[in-house]
Amino acid sequence: MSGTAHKAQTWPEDIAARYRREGYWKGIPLGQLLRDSAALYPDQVAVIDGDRRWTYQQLDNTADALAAGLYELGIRANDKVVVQLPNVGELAQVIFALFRLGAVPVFALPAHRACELENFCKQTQAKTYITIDRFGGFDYRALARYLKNVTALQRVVIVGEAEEFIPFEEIKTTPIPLATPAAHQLALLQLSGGTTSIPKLIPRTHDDYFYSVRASAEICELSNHSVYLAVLPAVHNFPLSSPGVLGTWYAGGTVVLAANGAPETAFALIAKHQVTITALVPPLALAWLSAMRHNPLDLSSLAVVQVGGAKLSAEVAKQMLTVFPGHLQQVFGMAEGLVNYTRLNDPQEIVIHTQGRPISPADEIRVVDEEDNDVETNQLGQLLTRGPYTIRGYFPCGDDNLDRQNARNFTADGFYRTGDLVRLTEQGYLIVEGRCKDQINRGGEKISAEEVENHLLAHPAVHDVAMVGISDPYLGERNCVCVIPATGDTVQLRLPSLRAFLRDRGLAEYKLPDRVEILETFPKTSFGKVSKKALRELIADLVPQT
Ligand code: OOB
Repeated sequence: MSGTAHKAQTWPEDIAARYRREGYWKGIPLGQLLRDSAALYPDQVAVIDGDRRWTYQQLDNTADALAAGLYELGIRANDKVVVQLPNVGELAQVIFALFRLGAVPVFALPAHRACELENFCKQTQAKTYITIDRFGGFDYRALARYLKNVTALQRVVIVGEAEEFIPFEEIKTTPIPLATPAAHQLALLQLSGGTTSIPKLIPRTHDDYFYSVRASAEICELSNHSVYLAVLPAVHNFPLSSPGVLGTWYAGGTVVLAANGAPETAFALIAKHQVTITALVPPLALAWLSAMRHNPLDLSSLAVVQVGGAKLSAEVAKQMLTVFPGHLQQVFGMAEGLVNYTRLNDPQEIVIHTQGRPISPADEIRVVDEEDNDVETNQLGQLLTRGPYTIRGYFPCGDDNLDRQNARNFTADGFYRTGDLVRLTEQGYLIVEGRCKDQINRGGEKISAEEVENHLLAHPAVHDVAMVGISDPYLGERNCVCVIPATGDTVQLRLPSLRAFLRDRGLAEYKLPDRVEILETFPKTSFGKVSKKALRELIADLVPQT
């Protein structure tokens, strides 16, 4: 990685001043969120993970003790720390300890593997990796060993059996006074779904993230009586901040952590802990719907079921309204910022047919054609947005292409090009109709086509490759790779071999192709580029090969 210094693109000073003046940015760092709730509700349970639970007072004290221990290990303000933890109680401690230190968590998903982690470490020059011993049949210590060899990592902290690494349990020490980070500074790095070969990192500040959490908690009517069930990986922007675990801790409620969203696990937790709100992606919503048919448990505590991350079909939304207690809420958001919610008192028609409206009166929305001209209300166009919690540029990480990527992803006047095709209704609600970005949304998990294509181009039997989404009744979309073979021998190009090839290169499982098509040529646009649209249409008519 070159050491080229890039300046972060951020909000212009006059606009930042306006967001402060109008009360969106309150100048409070995220570490304070827990401090305030601990002062108000010290004995209320903040986190439940299986048989373990922490009150607000305990979580607050533990976060201070952990922050002191991490400081002793050498972690300082603005240091990047790659955090890869599933939904375990230690995650809550790590989040607040890092916020209080002013160190910057880089939130990797548990599903990420060597390829993704190596990129995060290299892009951020992280010296610390905090992870778990094993989860979901995978040994993260083996991954840590690999990363220590190929990146600048100096220390690895392990929750569980640490082997040669630093045991998480032994770090905590007597709290020390720490300088409070300034709220305009970087608080965390989120991951972009990405359209490029190396996923970009999303810089979120204390001020902007805190605002989105606070406003989301208000929209979802969270209180100290709320019980939030986290079934999606809690580090993803949706369950982290929309309003998610942070919103629940802001409101003084209880977070129940689940390892996954399987109905048998989740339903039992809902009944046991009287869960009031949870967040699902559409495939989970479908799984929950069908499990409801034979469900003997009382789920009547559920006041809000959120669905987001990918398009929820109107048909499924209707069924959910009849089958689930409480409100259905559609959530259309992005780690870059903008989040839209249907409101709890919205008429059913809106909840069924739209993906909600923006959080904030200060969110600016434009729907434009290919020349960036605004289209009429209700007309299809590309969604552009800017506002008090939407980034103005990606994280500068010494990548020479970043300026070019920022120029492509943001307009000159700072609007983020979401890559989503939407309609804006007269009442200001958005309906997501599709995408103009080269990405596949596999049940809420985003896959950059270019990233997978680049790996496959390294395969000796591949001459050219193009990855597209094909429609799927359960996941919404699945990945199909179309290959032009390098030779007549296509045995190595069968699905299991290609998947094994990508897995060996350290790519996360959800990015691996679901289908392969061998083609002689690719359809081209008039500019001579591969036409993914024509390719999608072409393979829709083919009987799948294996
Ligand atoms: C959420 O965040 P990301 O960063 O994983 O993905 C953002 C993209 C959006 O640009 C859009 O393409 C798609 O995911 N998306 C939806 C959607 N919600 C997200 N497409 C259709 N309908 C929806 N309801 O996915 C995310 C972040 C915060 C809250 C909720 C979701």
